[in-house]
Amino acid sequence: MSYVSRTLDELVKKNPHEPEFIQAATEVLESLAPVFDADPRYEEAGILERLVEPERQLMFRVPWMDDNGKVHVNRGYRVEFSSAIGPYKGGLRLHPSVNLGIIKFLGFEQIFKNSLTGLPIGGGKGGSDFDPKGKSDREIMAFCQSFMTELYRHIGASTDVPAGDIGVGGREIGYMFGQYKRITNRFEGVLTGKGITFGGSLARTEATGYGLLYLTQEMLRRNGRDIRGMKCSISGSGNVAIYAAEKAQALGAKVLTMSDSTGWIYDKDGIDLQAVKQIKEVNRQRLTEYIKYRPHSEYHAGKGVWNVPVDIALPCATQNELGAEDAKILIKNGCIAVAEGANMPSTLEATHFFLDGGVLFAPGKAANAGGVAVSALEMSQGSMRLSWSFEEVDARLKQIMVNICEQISDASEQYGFHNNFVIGANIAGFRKVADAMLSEGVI
Ligand code: NDP
Ligand code: 2IT
Repeated sequence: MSYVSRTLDELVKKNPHEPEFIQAATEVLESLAPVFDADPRYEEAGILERLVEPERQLMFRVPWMDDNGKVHVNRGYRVEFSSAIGPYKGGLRLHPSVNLGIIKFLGFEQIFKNSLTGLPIGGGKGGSDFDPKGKSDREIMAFCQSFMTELYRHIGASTDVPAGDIGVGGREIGYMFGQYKRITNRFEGVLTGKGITFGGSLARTEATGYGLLYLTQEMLRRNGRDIRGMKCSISGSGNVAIYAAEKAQALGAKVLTMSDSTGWIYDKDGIDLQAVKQIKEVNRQRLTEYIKYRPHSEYHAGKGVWNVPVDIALPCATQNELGAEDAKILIKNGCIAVAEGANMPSTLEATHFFLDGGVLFAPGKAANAGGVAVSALEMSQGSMRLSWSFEEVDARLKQIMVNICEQISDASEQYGFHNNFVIGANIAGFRKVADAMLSEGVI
């Protein structure tokens, strides 16, 4: 039995109730087989067994009181997965679906994503099963303060630096930062995605969505195509989706769809992003409101964005939102490129359909790395106690995404695969981490 198969078997035995973690690990490990065949040192040093076991997993109680004086208890998580190449770095997710397996899959992906950015950041992820929907500002603050009252003892500007993810944006990072500072009496870059008046970086809000489009544009360019004039479907209407749509439009593409967890909108003239920003960022409402701004548009309850014929599909909502049937329909309708703004939005089956169908497919760990890359730039600016202009951060982001595109393309070709960016991203992300682990000894 091969090294990869043995490690995967063991992983499934040890983590039977973590399907998302098993899915993420399967995709990465299967890609890495040619690397182990070519270099026995990785197996001799037990690199894989060590890589799939988080360095540290924290679970804790988060008690808070709602506006009616009722006490609630949520479960908090921080998985410090790998510090091989830098301090643990990765977001915090607040969503009722959060459990240890979800946080582990996200933390595992983060290791390779962070490596691909070329910046010195390790992999981690955290969050809670707290549901922010329908909560007042005061309830959100109470939760964030309670969450940080435990988390603060585990994190630090050179140890572990959390940021946003689903359900965590500028408001939540602000409350958490305030509580960290109050408890520790230290003003330091312990979180990224901070407001620009207290240590945040310009362009962090836009970074994941903009980065996704920079990578998509480069991937198309390298294959002789131009994004201008292309039709595009986007799922989600949160931070990643909104700024993906903004940059897609700026590059001359037409965005036809967006969605939230209850339904989706179709606007044949192109999504009105000002309306979506007003609904989602300002009013915190559902997408059902969109039709009031654009009466000719369509709202559909449930799922359906992948049925719309487009050239480019950008899943930007959540894991496993795009299945085999969706992939088949997209391919049948002539879709030529898929780039994942979300983490693991395509199922393993859907991914195989895209690769076999000749679709240019950029996996999340490469395509959405712009967010964490600008987080790392926020850390640099924080350490230097200065701030760069929007244009400077944006230019660095673009360069990082172009570099990622080159790395994943080169690694794919090096192992004899043409345009297989799944294999390319996994191998390129892995090599740097594994080589650091070889140098650092058995730890
Ligand atoms: P937000 O909370 O801002 O937005 C999430 C969006 O996805 C909302 O439209 C939400 O709808 C929808 N959504 C969430 N869960 C589900 C679900 N179970 N089913 C259907 N729709 C759902 O999060 P982000 O935009 O920050 O994150 C989106 C994705 O991008 C995630 O996979 C995240 O891990 C990934 N990502 C985020 C980065 C960042 O910098 N923020 C960086 C890299 C990746 P509703 O409002 O109805 O819940
Ligand atoms: O999935 C991700 O890369 C993020 N949610 C962003 C992490 C970060 O540290 O900025």
